[in-house]
Amino acid sequence: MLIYLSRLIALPTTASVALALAAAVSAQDPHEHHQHGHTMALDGDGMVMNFNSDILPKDCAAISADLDIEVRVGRQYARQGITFGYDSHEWKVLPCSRLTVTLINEDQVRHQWMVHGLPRYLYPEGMFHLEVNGGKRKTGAFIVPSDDRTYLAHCDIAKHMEQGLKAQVIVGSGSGNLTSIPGISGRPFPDDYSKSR
Ligand SMILES: [Cu+2]
Repeated sequence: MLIYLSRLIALPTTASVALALAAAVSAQDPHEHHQHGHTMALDGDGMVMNFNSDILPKDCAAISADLDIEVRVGRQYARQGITFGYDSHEWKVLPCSRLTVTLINEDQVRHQWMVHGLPRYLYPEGMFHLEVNGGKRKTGAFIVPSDDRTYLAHCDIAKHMEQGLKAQVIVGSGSGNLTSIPGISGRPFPDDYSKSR
């Protein structure tokens, strides 16, 4: 329902319809905005930005699959020597699939799951973004394009990516692993114990 309202507001409407919609939206909690080209829903638990569950990428004739992805984030998922982690750092999905992602924050600090490099005609700044306050969860959907590609998913809060919150979404056969994905592509500067021998 929220999603359809935001799509309607983006279209030209008569004054009366616009007023009715504005009243409907302002009566809602969470609030929904359409500004600066972003579609955003936020409330006390966090935020979903640039969600898209119904508009197909230009290169997709149909949604190929519906995938529900649950992502847990918190200190208990951190690898040794770093602070944070996701419970998984890689998701393999079909081209043109619709991903409904739920980010569950098991920490007390705020975290994000932000995907980059999506088509900009559909996702402002090429981004789909979930942000969740401590102990909360948020769900949002987006549709991936058809090409084989590896997308970065990370938490953009200062130092959180370096401290473990870097992951990848592989569409189709992907375009290779990103660097420094915990448990997948190692650290940029592995520990060197050779000099201590
Ligand atoms: Cu974070």
